Amino acid sequence: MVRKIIHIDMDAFYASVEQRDNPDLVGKPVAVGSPGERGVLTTASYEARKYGVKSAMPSKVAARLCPDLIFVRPRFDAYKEVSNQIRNIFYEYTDLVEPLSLDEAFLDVTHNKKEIPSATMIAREIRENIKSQTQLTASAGISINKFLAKIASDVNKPDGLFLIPPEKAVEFVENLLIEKFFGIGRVTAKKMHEMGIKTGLDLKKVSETDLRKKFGKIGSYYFQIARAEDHRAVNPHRICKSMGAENTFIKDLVDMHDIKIELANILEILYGRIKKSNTKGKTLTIKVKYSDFQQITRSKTLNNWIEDKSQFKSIYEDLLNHVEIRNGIRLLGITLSHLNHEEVENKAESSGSQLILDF
Ligand code: TTP
Ligand code: MG
Repeated sequence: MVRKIIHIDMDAFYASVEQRDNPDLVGKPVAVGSPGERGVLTTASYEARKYGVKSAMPSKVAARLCPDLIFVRPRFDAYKEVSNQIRNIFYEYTDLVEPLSLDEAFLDVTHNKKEIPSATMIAREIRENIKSQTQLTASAGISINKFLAKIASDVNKPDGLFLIPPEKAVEFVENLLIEKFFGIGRVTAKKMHEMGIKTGLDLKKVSETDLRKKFGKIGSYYFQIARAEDHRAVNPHRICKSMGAENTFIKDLVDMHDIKIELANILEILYGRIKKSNTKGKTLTIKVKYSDFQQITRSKTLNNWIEDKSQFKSIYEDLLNHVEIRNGIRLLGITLSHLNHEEVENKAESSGSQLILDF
């Protein structure tokens, strides 16, 4: 069955919200993150990206690349609010919305509430509505499956739209560089380069058996995407068994005071996600990875839902009593599990097929 899938992704999301809310930042290189010794950027404005500044970069490196860089602390509440606004726009068109993060989502508009025959038209309307309701820009990708739509939204970023129509899909993937494939990470891309695979066309020449031999089960996924195929449905009820957040530090943590500060930051991020998705859980786990990469976890399970922030805090502080600091900690994480979500089958797969489509 042929689907019409749209992928929407906000442009320089956190940084754009900051520029919108503070006119002094407009047109300037802005990084969202703390400027401190251990700080890491969440993202950077397009003005800053010209200097090579980007997401996940240590703040120190960013400041060196772009001396005029303005650091702004993240305001997750503001981002969550925009995230809700854009989601409500999506729901005007379809209930088949699968958010991947605060700023991006897949939409299946094959059958849409407004009965608009063209997916491109819908993407255009969504971008306009986002702009008028939030004063922010989003980019859109439109195609026949999630894999292609995700890649398409990046093609004309920022503030752009790109369509990969069904008849162009195979050719588009053949010419696509392996490192641009959605679902192929940096490590796998490197392995593929070593095997002489540079483009989709190269990947297509490798048999499924060989791909599975080399990469395991996921080899079959690579085999399919090389042929522009991706049968995964847009899943509005992603089943998640746990929800977590973690952070790796540039400098290992050696004292309890710093550990508590970092755990509070991680909780802030996790708590936002939990509230937004109406998640509750009964088990809280902290993960500690030491500088020698050894990892431990400590968990506590309650008989009732762990709900407010102070409860989270008192549980992880209690768990910390069972953690040795040793020679330094490079990563901390908090996970909530035993969640209230029930498994929901995605029925989208079974809807009837329709072969002639307007894109
Ligand atoms: P992205 O959509 O990956 O990036 P972006 O919106 O900033 O930029 P663009 O899409 O135009 O390339 O991520 C969305 C937000 O998620 C981003 O604004 C900040 C946050 N984020 C992190 O906190 N850490 C990260 O490593 C990344 C990649 C994003
Ligand atoms: Mg984005």
